[in-house]
Amino acid sequence: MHGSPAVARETLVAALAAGARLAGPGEFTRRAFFHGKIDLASAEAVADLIAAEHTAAARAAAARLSGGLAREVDALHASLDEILEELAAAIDFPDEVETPPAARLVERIAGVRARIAELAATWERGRIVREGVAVAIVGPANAGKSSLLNALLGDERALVSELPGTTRDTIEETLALDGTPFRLIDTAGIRAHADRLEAAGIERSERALDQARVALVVVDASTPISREARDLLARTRERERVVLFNKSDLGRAGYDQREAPERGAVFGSTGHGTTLNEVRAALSSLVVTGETIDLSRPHLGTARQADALLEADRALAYAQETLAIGDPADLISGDVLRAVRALGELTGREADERLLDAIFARFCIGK
Ligand SMILES: Nc1nc2c(ncn2[C@@H]2O[C@H](COP(=O)(O)OP(=O)(O)OP(=O)(O)O)[C@@H](O)[C@H]2O)c(=O)[nH]1
Ligand SMILES: [Mg+2]
Repeated sequence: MHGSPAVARETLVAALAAGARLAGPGEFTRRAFFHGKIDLASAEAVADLIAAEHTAAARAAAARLSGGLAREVDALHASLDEILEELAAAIDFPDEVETPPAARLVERIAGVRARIAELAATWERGRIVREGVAVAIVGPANAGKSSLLNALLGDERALVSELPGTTRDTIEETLALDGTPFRLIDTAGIRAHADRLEAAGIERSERALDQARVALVVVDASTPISREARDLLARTRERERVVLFNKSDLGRAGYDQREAPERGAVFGSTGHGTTLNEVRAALSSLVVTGETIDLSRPHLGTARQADALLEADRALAYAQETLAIGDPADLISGDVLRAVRALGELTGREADERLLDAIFARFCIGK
């Protein structure tokens, strides 16, 4: 890196001002392309960058960025700007400024990519905060699934009755446990000999079970384990799950029959506060703290932000490949610009058009 990027930029822009006046911005790119100095992807990247519509969208996007994230992305932006300026200076003043060695460029780009990867990881972890952890409450008919949902919510949300087959359609409610939202999905009880409507409900239960991250299996502890309960317990063993042997107030025949994998199951009643606490604790222990995100740290908030970062990362990966196969270092300018532009969509920072013109003017005039 040379002394002061700001000075280099000024010098560069001043030195090229005369040349830049000869043609409009897109002109240089086009010429450079026709002269075979840059590839089509680079030419397109610059053309896109110069397109004016982009800036309004970028500014609007910037307004939605949290301060911490904006600073983080700005830092990445600045690193890439420095790389561009070094490349431009080397092209302009080949006698005074050496072309940055490929190894150093690769290393610096890798540094930027590592920070992008860290930010991208916050998007994955943030999914839990944004979308909640889906929990399918499943079990044989009449086991007490809807009673459990109501008790956890502290609300008579779902119909409860002594008749099996009460719940026909899935019901979903959100419950926050230790700051993590859980989406509790009450489902139709599973049993053979269901009527048509109930069978349709059971199909939905199966789908909810397939799609949910966590299975909350409720079975009747008071009577011998039914075939439905046995099947469901066996099917959910490899998954993240919480098992409640319910209706402990009525007996424990079923609980005593449980197999080894169900040894850690909760044994209790939907009417008991201690049982509810055990179920809550079991649910929240499934979501280890490392998986959730610290909202006070910079993190990505929207899919669009994640896309923009990915786009920047792809461009930089391409630049690294170019360097890896030993092509001239200045060929990566287009890719680095594409990355700068993608980051610009996050922060609303505009690329310095004069600098861009200068760089691309050099591709056709300076060399
Ligand atoms: N004694 C006792 N009864 C319970 C307990 N939990 C639920 N029940 C009763 O069991 C019956 C069935 O409860 P529901 O919550 O409707 O059961 P469900 O699993 O949702 O049943 P379906 O929707 O038909 O699959 C109701 O009469 C509840 O009052 C419990 O811990 N002890
Ligand atoms: Mg029910």
